[in-house]
Order: sequence, then structure tokens, then C-alpha cells
Amino acid sequence: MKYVPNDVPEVDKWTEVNLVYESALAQMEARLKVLNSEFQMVHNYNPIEHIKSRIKTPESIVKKLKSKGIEPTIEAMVEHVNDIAGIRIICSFTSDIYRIADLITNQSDLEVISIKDYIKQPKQSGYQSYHMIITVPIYLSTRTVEVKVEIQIRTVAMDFWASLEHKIKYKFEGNAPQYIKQSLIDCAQMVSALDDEMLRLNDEIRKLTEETRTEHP
Ligand code: 0O2
Repeated sequence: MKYVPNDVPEVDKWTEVNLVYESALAQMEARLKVLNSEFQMVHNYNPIEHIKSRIKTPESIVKKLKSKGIEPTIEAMVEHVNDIAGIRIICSFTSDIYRIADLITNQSDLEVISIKDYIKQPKQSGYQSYHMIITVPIYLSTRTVEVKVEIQIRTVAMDFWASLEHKIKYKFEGNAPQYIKQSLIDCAQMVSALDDEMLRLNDEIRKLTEETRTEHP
């Protein structure tokens, strides 16, 4: 059942919404840690470098609703804001991103609502990341609700770029000088080239390690 807040006074509704989204984040973080540990056990390496999670601030939720021309109510935020609960998964290599996305997609009780692949098609700004909106079941005492979580998956280099670009956007309130925007686009291309090269190098090292193992078992 899609999550809709209980019909209770606004203060209690807000408390419930927070609890539900915090639980969704905790649930997803626990599942990702299990996947990472299992991967370590089977393949001897961790596809996930680290995980960050956050609940969107009320100010940011209201801003998003207003930008969509929607009256900011608790019901409207649950219905229309897909990233109230957000998880960011940072990986070493681009191939890990798709591996993790597949592992998430294959969990039968999770539903993938939408995917935005800004790696295959970066944003005009140069932004690269893989975004999924999924729902996760949360078992409350009297009902089970499907809660939306936004998952952003990106490499360390993509994350470095995104955090600097975010700071610049904030500092210039979205109107950074053209030469700074261009530098960011150039950096994004370097990030992409670096990620490709690091992946190539890692594949090379893996092949060499496997050959050595076959020669000297
Ligand atoms: P914050 O402060 O990070 O929460 P939708 O959510 O589908 O209605 P939206 O917001 O266009 O529409 O979705 P999209 O494109 O998937 O972007 C969602 C989030 O990705 C953003 O959340 C940012 O966190 C990140 N993001 C998207 N584009 C950029 C970009 O150009 N630069 C950086 N640094 N981050 C980006 P919020 O809500 O905008 O902000």
C-alpha cells in the first residue's frame, strides 16, 4: 500500500512522516551493507566505498513543492517529493554503479519507480550520477506501507565534482560566471576520463592477478 500519512493532527502527522522516512533509510542502509559484505565474501572486494543518507530539510521540501506550483502540505510532500529520503552510494568504479543498481533492482520486495542515468547522458552542467527512485516496504504495527527513497549512485570522482559544483551553485545562487561554468564542464570531462582510466587499470590488475594465480595456484 502506497504510503499516505494517517489522518491525525498535523504535529503527530509530521512525527509519523519522519519516523516512516527514517525507517526507510535505515532499512535501505542495512540492505546495502549486507550486499556489500556478501560481495566482499564472494568476490573479495567492496563495490561500495561509503554510504551517506539524509532526510530532506522542511525548507528544501517546501521550495521543491513551490517550484512545482503545489501547495505545501504534508500530504502533498509525501505524494510529490520523491527524495524526502535520500541515499548516496559512493563507489570506486563506474562498473560498480551498474552492479549495485542491478542488485537493488533484483530485490523482489523493492519496486523501481524511475531511473535517471546521468552517466550515459550527463546533465548540461556536466553532472554525472545514476538516480533511482524505489519504494521499500515498512512494516508498521497496523499496516505495511511502501515508502519512496531516492538512491544516487556515483563514483568518488563524480561525487567530488558534484559537491564542488553544488557549493559554487549555492555561492552564486545559480548564476555563476560563464568561465566558471565552462571550467566545471571541462572538469566533468576529466572526471569521466579519469573514471574510464581507473576502471581500465583495475581490470588490467585483476587480469594479471588471475593469470598469476593460474600459473602458481
Ligand atoms: P538536494 O539539496 O540535493 O536535495 P524530481 O526529484 O524527479 O522531481 P529533479 O530534482 O530534477 O526532479 O530530479 P533529479 O534530476 O533526479 O535530481 C535530484 C537530485 O540530484 C538533486 O536534488 C541533487 O541532489 C542532484 N542533482 C541533480 N542535478 C544536479 C546538478 O546539476 N548538480 C549537482 N551538484 N547535483 C544535482 P535537489 O532536490 O535539487 O537538491
